[in-house]
Amino acid sequence: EEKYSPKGVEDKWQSFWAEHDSFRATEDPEKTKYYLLEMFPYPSGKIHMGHVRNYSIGDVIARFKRMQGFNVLHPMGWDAFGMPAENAAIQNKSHPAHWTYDNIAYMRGQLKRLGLSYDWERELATCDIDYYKWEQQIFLEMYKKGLAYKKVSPVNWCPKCETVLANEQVEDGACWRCDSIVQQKELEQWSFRITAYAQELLDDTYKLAGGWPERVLTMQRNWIGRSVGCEIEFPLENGRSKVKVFTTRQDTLFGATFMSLAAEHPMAAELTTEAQRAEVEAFVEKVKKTDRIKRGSDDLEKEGVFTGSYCINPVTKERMPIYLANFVLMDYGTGAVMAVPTHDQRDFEFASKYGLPLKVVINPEGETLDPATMTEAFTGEGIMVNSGSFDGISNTEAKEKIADYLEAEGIGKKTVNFRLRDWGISRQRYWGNPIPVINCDLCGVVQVPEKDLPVVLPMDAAFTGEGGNPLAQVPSFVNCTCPQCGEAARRETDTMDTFVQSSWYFLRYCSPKFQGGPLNREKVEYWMPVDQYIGGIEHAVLHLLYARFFTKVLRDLGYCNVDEPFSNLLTQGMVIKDGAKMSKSKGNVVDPNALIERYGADTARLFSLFAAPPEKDLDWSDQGVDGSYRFLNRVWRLVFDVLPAVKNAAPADLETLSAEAKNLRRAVHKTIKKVTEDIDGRFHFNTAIAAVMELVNTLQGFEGKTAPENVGVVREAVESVVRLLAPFVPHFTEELWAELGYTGSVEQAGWPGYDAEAVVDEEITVVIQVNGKLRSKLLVAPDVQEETVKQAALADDKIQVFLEGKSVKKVIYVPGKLVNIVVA
Ligand code: ANZ
Ligand code: ZN
Repeated sequence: EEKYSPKGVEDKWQSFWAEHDSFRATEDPEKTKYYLLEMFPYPSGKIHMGHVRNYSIGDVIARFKRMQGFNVLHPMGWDAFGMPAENAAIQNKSHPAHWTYDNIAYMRGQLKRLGLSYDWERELATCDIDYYKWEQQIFLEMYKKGLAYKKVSPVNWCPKCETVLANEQVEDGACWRCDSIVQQKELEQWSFRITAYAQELLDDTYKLAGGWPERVLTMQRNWIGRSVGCEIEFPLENGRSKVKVFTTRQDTLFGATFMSLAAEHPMAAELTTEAQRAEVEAFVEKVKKTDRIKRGSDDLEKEGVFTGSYCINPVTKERMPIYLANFVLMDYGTGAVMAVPTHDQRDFEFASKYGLPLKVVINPEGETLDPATMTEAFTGEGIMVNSGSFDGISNTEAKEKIADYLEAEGIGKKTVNFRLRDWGISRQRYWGNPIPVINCDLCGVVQVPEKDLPVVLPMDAAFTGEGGNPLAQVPSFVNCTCPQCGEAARRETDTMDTFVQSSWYFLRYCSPKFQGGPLNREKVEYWMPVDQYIGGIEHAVLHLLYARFFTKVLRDLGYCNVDEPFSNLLTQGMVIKDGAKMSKSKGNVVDPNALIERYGADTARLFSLFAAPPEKDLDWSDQGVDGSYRFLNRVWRLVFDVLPAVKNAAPADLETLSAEAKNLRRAVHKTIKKVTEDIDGRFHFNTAIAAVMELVNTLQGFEGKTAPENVGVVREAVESVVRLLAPFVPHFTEELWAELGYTGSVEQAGWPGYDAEAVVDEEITVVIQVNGKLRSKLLVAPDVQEETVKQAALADDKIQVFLEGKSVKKVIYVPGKLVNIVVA
């Protein structure tokens, strides 16, 4: 084939891979495993450029690792439950299952068309009964251990859709779907006790350091939000009981001049005097309507109401009026805050509004604050004042001392609080995994007996968009008998949050067809943890935290022995066009189908890998696509040009190479080295590809390409180009590899190694001295820049030891010979 025609080549090799089961993964104990995973897609209809990019990145790593000799597991599946399927069913008067499986079939075809090296035997969809039935089993195990439980919790409720909305589905206080005003409602909801794992989830983020982006770890730590402080008791003025607060600032206790309770605080009603009752009740009503995100946000207008009662500051013995305040949340700490207006901004704003007293207890070093002139709270560190025997010491020291004092006096105790809340998993929707319990008037919540599992979604539900959860409107599903007492009972109609399914799919991939339970322990032990996980930064907290939690739960339930599911995480950037994320609403979407139709899958892959490093946003450019296509054509022509001459060429005799041939060979080996290093662990695919392009240029410019004395080296060069490009443009390279006379896949040829001598040859040694004494050596290119050598010398590990605690006075470079660092 003289002309490059992508379609023919791509069809041919996709069939070849399918016929040869090229990407089937089996548990080979002789080989080192490598589990590579991209976040599985939601089957929304068709793939978009973000998918193309995500999966191309993954595929390079999979193919590269396979060529390096690893036993690679690279599975694919579908995150298939969720709202859009139900909405589509309402719109099209069809069934979510049909919509979902149709989309899966179409998108699977698209992924295959991209030539991604998945082990399709392991494919799963989370809406498959064979998947969700195991999740029901896990749910019941969790229920038995108290890790799944039911509790009344506040939810966002859309009165029109009659459904609970996730926080993300509330837009400016309105339902994202129908625009009705969202209400706050108390509902019985199923939750997972993720808080029981708060400390371990936090601690283990430190084990992931290095493998995960630091910013993702920081986000998880903040989300878990461990706070160390004290619980302190404030007796009521009437002596009848006490109000307990949680504070991280016990050092400010002497400055607490009033008390703020959540509107829902259980003591609120009894603290309210007759005179204040009407005002308090109106306030409570108002607060209940405010959504919870708003109540926690900084820019909330602080508001409150006096209850009419007082408590006593346990150290100053002063009276503190008790208020209800809109920014105090019931589900954090104790739902009560000792207000210190001088040192907490929210309290300051509140006190200013209601004319409450200010008392400074911390002064900035060398300064004296005057409450009368303060315009904002002083939240920094400083020296204690107005705090009895604690005056004069730093407030950080006072934190410890006051905590000890409170414990000794029995006024309070040291406590740790987490911001993390339990995970509410109830969804009032059809297209999800049914929670496998039965509600009985006599027995309460009863588990569905094992013999009756799975609870299967009934196919005869109606999707009208009316009356809330379609599942609750199927009598044959809802009405059942209680397994315990035999009386009529109602089946639970809440389904599980789709984040539950994505919390363990990576484990199920290890033994996707196993029928002895959710997981085959042995296989999980072979493959887990995932060596490299790839996905969008938008999952930095929820999905990745839930998956970590679920893995630990499955470990504790005895299903596996994995502590952390993902050793390494790569978060890829977005695909943008004309400066904005590609989206339907922006009208800047590029359809992968059209792209593949016109240029082929290899060009689509090459462009998305070449245009930007994975973590960065990829700026779409039509010229860039065209350039990638032209490059492939250039390589194609080059190979065919030299083919007759090199096809049967023997390996070059290194002894007799001409200088030019030697240079070419050096370029080949330098490129192999660079590409290997750029891909391995660093994922700098763009610079790797650029290096191959440079080598292709060198090769094209090489005069005696077909001269008998050079064909050995030229053959090596051409073969190297093909092998180095194989992970990026797999069909293209398979075809050229076959043209070069090989049978079988280019992957079997393995990843090329480089000849260390051929590379080092060209480098020179520069010695590094510190104050004239030889301390280390550097290998550099002969034409290296002075600044580069100096920087490298200063950064050298061995040299760093000698620089410690010293200051560098001067760095002298004698070109090609030495660097002398003068320190004092
Ligand atoms: C007195 C104080 C003085 C506070 C001061 C801060 C500064 P983190 O770090 O998030 O744990 N707080 C406690 N429970 C609350 C609730 N349910 N709703 C709203 N705020 C609450 O924050 C702990 C601080 O948040 C606590 O320390 C408390 O205010 C407030 F100069 O107590 B502090
Ligand atoms: Zn019963």
